[in-house]
Amino acid sequence: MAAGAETFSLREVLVAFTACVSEQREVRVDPYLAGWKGLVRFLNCLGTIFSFISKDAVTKIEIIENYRNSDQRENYLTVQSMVEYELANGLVDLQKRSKHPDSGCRTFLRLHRALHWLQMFLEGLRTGEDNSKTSVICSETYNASLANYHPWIIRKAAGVAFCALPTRNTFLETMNVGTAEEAVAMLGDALPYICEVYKITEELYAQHKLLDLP
Ligand code: 1PZ
Repeated sequence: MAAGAETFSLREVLVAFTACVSEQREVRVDPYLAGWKGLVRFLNCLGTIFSFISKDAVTKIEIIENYRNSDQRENYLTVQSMVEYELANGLVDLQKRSKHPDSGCRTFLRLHRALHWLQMFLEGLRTGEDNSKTSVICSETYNASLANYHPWIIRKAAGVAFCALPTRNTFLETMNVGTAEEAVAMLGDALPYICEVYKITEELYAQHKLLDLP
């Protein structure tokens, strides 16, 4: 286990997603990134075999954080304001990556797709049998979601990494939420919030025809 892992609980991470949706049903960027940062820390606790995944997630988190620290920070307060600002100012490559290879819109879309996987994976863990294999839940949900956007080489590397995942009960205990039963209860509480964040973003991207950004 990495240093500091003993004080780390996945509860706080998933709670970050409960703070994402504003009263106007907008998705706040800061708690979204805080949630992802916590997930990356958790992933790092699972072993170095996952570092190629966490590195990519960190790169994407940092791209959006840089927008939040720039003089345009107010435009990146919510996903809605980001989409509106970048589209109105021609800051998104719509057909091919060229002038704006790292737009907030395309970068956020990658995290958004990964959130879909996360939602399915956590639901699979929550409802799985005691002795089920995390690696199977992980690869089934990955193949049904994120894998569709990844080239063969990444799918292959991901498949190898998944084999290193512990059994469901050990995985639930690694979350540091308490017993496996308590972790399952926490997932039941947190998942509706993650689903809501996913759904609002999906609708927004669909409405602006941004779901296939290069
Ligand atoms: C608990 C086990 C963790 C399994 C994680 C399952 C996700 C596998 C994702 C493999 C991604 C590998 C690295 C790089 C991929 C990038 O090519 C893509 C597309 O970005 P582009 O090339 O277009 O810039 N990146 C992504 O799809 C974002 C992936 C983020 C994954 C974060 C997972 C965090 C897991 C937390 C676990 C609790």
